[in-house]
Amino acid sequence: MRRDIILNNDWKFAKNEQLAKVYPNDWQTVNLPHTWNNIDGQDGGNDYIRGTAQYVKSFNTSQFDITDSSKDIYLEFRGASMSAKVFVNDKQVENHCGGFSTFRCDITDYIKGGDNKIAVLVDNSENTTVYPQRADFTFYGGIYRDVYLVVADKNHFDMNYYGSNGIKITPQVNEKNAKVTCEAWVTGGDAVVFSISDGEGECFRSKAAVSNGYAKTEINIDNCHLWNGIDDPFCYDVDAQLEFNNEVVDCVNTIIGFRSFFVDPRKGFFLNGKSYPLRGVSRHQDRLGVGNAINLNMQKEDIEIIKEIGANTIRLAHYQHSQEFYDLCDKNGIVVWAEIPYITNHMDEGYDNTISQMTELIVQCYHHPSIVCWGLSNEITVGGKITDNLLKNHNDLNLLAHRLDSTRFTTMAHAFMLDIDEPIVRLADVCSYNLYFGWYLGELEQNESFFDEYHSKYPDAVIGFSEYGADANPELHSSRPVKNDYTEEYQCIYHEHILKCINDRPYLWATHVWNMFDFAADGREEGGKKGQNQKGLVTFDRAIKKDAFYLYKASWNKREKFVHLCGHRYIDRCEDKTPIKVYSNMPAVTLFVDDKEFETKTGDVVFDFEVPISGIHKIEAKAGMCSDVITIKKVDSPNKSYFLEEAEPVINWFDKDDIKQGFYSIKDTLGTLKENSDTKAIVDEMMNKMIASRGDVAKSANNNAGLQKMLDKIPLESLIKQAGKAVPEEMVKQLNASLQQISKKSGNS
Ligand code: GCB
Repeated sequence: MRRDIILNNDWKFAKNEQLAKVYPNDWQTVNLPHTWNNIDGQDGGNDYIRGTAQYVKSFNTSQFDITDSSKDIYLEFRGASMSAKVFVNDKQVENHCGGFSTFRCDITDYIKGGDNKIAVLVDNSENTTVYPQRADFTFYGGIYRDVYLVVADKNHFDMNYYGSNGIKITPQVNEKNAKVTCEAWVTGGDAVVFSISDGEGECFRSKAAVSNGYAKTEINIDNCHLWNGIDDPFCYDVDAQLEFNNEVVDCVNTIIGFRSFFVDPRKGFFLNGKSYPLRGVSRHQDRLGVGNAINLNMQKEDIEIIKEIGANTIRLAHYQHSQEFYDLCDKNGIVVWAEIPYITNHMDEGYDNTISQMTELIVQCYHHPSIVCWGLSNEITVGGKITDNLLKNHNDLNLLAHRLDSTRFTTMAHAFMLDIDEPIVRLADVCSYNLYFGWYLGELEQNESFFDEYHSKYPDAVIGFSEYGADANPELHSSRPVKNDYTEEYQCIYHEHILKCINDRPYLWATHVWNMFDFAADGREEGGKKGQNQKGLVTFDRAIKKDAFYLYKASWNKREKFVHLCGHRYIDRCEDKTPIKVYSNMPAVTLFVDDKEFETKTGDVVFDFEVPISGIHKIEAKAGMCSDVITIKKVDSPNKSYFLEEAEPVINWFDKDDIKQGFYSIKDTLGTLKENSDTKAIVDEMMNKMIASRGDVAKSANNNAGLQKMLDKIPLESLIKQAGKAVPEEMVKQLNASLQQISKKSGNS
């Protein structure tokens, strides 16, 4: 029988750039999981090292009792980022490209009795062949998941096919009846016995003869217990035993689930024949100080937080996550979007890598009932034009996914500036857009108009919302939050708006908040932090659930009644009457100020109050048996630690009343202003000045037809605010004055 020997301890480690300075016995001793970028990849600045490093493990065969030469020996890596060359006793046995999947190497012929040395050269340096190369997250280097030595009988399940376990179990579910096709690929052996058990005493078995290294059988299970999302994530255990001369020589197992699903372009996602709107979050795997070298307890903590918010789906972005995490999703009934890191920038030389990463993702994750789709790429048109190579790459990935798995659909996450009429938008079975209107660009309402336009133009095409979010640093606060101020309060306003947008559009097949957790993007330096993307609803260390977390919890979590007072960290306030926000999944909330009943409000999820303040106050919100308390304080001048030094003052050049009706103004959209030749001339002149001062970014925006179409829908005022100091206040006033001279009735002069 097979033995899996964990090989995580006592590796010698050195970065290659240090090797010349370090004698072999000076090498650092590390235990796996390990990454060398857990600090420099998370702190901004220029110290983040993408390069090569070596890991060396010495052992004696007697340590593991593997002196028996009748065995086959494999090394199994569950994740080495981003490429790894493996040497056994100085002979290269593997060159694996792709940092997120399992791979094995057959080392039977390289290992000898007595002392052995495994050396792994791990590489996360820049190149043009292995994805990801350009993206908004840190590409940690290291052997950051477990390593095993697998000692198997000469007769065993295949271990050489893209890290799979050699079996393929395909359930087809018709109402409550399942037909399960069981296949195995083997070396040696003469029969495979498949058993499917429900863990409650019922077990279904079938034996298949091996012919040419392949065995196949079918098991029918009537009236099966369905895997039914978060309400009832019931899984079955599958055991496959390889026999030789009636003796069991190898065994592998997996869990499976019986469910059916489909997506309707008008009604969204259906699970087991019933409407099941997918509403949830995305997750990056890394953590503060730890990087991607996370352990199982951390993964369990993540899933508990995701369960607490009440999400029923996770987009596991932007790469293959660990098998343990998909298992946790299976067992907790969370529907998963799985994807490969084909992201931002298509590389002509990266074709083979996309094919191998997709193959590994599908064969390694095939059995997870949680997974419903394979993501081909993310915002892949951002880096350049839609070339023939890019299209071929996507068509081939799409075909590959369907060939390897006929039970799931494919998807893509598009960038907002990809024109909805481009054919690539509908290349995968279902599509999704990442939109950040109301954060990076444009106004919140554009999210609604974008989807409404798409849905009315393409009513038979499925559309989803694969990313949306706003950064928030929990130290920053404001009673008058505005876009890009990084306050917790703006994050709340943003998400309240989007939640409503989503709730009003049941046709969106899935929606995923970007992101459940803050994560490292070493190139970033903004919002009062270096090296982090702060769009998480929870901080990078998982210690703080930001206020917006509770908005979703109130909307999605039906099991745990609660009330949450926003502003636990927002104490000092200048205004005489301060806004107090409460999130709750109960129908009525009563606010108490200094233990005196202040006001009761009925409503749904969001309860807004305004409270006069004069000193230090205890504010308490009560709903049913639940309560929450904050302390706030009236102060004379703003607490400077609540806003960014470099923050732009809140810009409000004109009130509505200052604008002469019936005449053009900066409140009109760029598109409207371009329709009249006089206003177009004025706007063009301003745009040219902006391009001159903003350089490449503005130029590329100007050359991008999709982006132009998008910009045309944005009020000029909002675009100017986006440009920041590039357009001085005097210029804005002049511009508006010129536009206000031109009557909307004047026609196209
Ligand atoms: C995106 C990307 C994601 C980024 C996110 C952001 O569209 O897909 O990787 O992290 O935007 O926060 O800018």
